[in-house]
Amino acid sequence: MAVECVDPERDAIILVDVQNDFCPGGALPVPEGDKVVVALNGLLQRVRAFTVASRDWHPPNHCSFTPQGGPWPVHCVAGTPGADFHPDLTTDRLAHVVSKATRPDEENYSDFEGTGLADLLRKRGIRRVFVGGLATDYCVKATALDAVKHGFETTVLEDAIRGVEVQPGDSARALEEMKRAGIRVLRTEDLA
Ligand code: VGL
Ligand code: ZN
Repeated sequence: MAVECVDPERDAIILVDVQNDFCPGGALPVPEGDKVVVALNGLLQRVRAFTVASRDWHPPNHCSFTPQGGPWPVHCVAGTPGADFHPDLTTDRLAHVVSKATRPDEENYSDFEGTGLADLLRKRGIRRVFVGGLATDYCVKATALDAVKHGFETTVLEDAIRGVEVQPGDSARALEEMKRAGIRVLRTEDLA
């Protein structure tokens, strides 16, 4: 049952960090991270929207890496295979790619922080955003919360996201936080 009609003139789909290092076998694997690819590809095939993909795009000495005292293993180093989009992700109709956390001293989980994404979407007349990708409890959450702050009507696609789950329950808590912020939760099959 389609509950929502996607309008390419005003709706954007944001694919957050669907990169090899966040998928099983990668440097910072999200459990079932690759499952988002099937859900997102199905959506992209069915609906036309202004589609943006982000990528975590770190320098080799990024402050979030354990050798620098950060919390994460070395991941998504710019230009390496781990930083590539998942090979099966449909990327042929992307309108824009956002690279983030590109400087050694700057961590950034949100696609909107320091990327110009809000202005770009506004210039295109976008008023609503639909968010999927990785990881629910970090970049998806930060991106969706920022989208609300920038005034976009924001929906997160629950079958097209997966979490790192550093602590069990982190993804569920992230979803609750997003709902409290006014973010709607739908499934990709709800969109037509
Ligand atoms: C992310 C941890 C570190 C993410 C990025 O894309 O959610 N998580 N860097
Ligand atoms: Zn990162």
